Amino acid sequence: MPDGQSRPEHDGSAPVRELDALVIGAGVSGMYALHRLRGMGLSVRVYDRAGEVGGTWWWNRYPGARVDYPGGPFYCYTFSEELVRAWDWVERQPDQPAVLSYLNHVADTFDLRRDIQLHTTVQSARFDEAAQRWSVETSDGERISAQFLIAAVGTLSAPNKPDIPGLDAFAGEVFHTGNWPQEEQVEFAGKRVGVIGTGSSGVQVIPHVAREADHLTVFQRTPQFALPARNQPLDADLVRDSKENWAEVRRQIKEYGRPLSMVPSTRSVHEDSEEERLQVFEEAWQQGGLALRECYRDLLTDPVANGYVADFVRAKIRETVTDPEVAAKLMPDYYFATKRQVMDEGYFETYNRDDVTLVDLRTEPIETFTADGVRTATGEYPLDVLVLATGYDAITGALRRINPVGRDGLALEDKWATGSRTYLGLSVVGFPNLFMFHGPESPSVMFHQFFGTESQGDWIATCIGHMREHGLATIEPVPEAEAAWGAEVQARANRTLYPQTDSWFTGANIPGKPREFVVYIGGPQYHQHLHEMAANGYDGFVFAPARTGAGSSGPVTRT
Ligand code: NA7
Repeated sequence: MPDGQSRPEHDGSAPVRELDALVIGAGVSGMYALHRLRGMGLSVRVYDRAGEVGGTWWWNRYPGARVDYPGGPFYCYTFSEELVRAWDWVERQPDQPAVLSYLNHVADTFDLRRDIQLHTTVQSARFDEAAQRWSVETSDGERISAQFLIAAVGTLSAPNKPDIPGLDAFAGEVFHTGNWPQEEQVEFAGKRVGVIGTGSSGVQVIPHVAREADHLTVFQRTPQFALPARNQPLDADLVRDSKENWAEVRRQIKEYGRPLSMVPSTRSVHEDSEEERLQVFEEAWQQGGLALRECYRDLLTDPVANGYVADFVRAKIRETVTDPEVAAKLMPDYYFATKRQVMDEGYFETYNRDDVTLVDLRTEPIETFTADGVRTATGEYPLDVLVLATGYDAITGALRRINPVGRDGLALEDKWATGSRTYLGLSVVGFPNLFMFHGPESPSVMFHQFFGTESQGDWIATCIGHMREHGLATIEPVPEAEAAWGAEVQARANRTLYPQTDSWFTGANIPGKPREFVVYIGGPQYHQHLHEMAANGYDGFVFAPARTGAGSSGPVTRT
């Protein structure tokens, strides 16, 4: 039976579709995996529960949603100069409709849709050791047998619905920023709206809601070091030059994770006097975007340096917010930029409006929701609409919710119960032929996402090509490599201030999740290492040949 076709079952159950690779998720990574692997002649099918391609950009349609850093003309796939030339980005921080249009354009350009099955959730995946293949079931009852299972499930795609007493009893409308209604327009006019959460999504949506709603109440747990985005139309010369010199732009992204113009300063804050430092901070503040985070090299590693910039931002917040009591509630008290950096467009100014109330949940915790609104320790807040901008079970959540079962019946949920161990953020001991994009312990969101996708996708493609050439059926990392990689990830993180802050980088936003910093800091070295390791015989992995008969285990070989 050729790959990609269905094999009828003799027991009368649904036929099984045979694939070389099943990809979960039709976002940036899933589309690249399809394009790359199909180009090698593999039978590949992508499944996604969404109604269209685009992943996070399909789900996050809330007002104000946009790329959360000034990616400008570089927030795109890098592999095809033709694709780069064919698309015109307009803003420094493209908005959600622009990114979604771009991803649809990519799907059309590479004729991806014919192998993408939408409105379909992958419900279970189990590694069949005898067949050396993954058995997968979908929400519409389809059964698939695939040699490779590729998780392109997204890092921020499993919404976190907080466990707040009485929430289900609330009679008004409830929306999550990460699961915004697709068809219906959410109306805030004339309504009393509550927003819980002041991360990137909350900070983006709050000014929009404030402008429309009758009254807005923001329920804040952690105040933010939001920086002025100063979003603006892209400079035409920059767009033209980057297109004309794309090979060089791509080289810089590979080497530094971003174009050279955006690479952080190599200067230490301690090289400057206080006056000079404040001037550097002020210039960076006026420039907007990530400039303030990047203006000295040691802001994220040296607590003293971090304290200087943190004080600077706190002073800016005090200058902006007219009511000193409200300003006091907005003072961030963690290390600057150790949560995902938030960009704002009029966020702090919003608190100067008469029709906006800020509730500090640290001093006034929510006791319960009622049918009419929220009751806190000291007040009642009647609401018609609630917006949950409460983020995600990030990086591991989406795959843990599918909970693949690997060798010896090991469920991923159990494997990761005390820590999300992987090899290179790509693969997991006990889960042969499972590859992850942007998994835990990969550079993930701390590197150019599109380039990172391409680098991992190319590695997966090369590895599968290698296996085919040598008649190998499975690949799996060895425990020593996994342990060493975990130690390397932690060691790198511990050289920075990141692990000291509660954030979704550390899993601290989800009750019960192991607290660990699961992003590899050092993107360029990661991608270099990935490809060198492949060239050196896939150090850290073992391969097994195809079994010769049912039940025979076959020797495990290292090639
Ligand atoms: P984030 O950045 O995780 O922000 C979620 C916000 O919701 C944050 O302020 C949380 O406070 C707050 N939160 C979460 N749970 C609760 C409960 N139970 N009660 C009160 N407040 C809560 O998610 P976003 O969607 O804003 O952004 C995710 C990423 O998308 C972002 O980093 C960009 O990369 C794009 P906390 O800080 O945990 O105290």
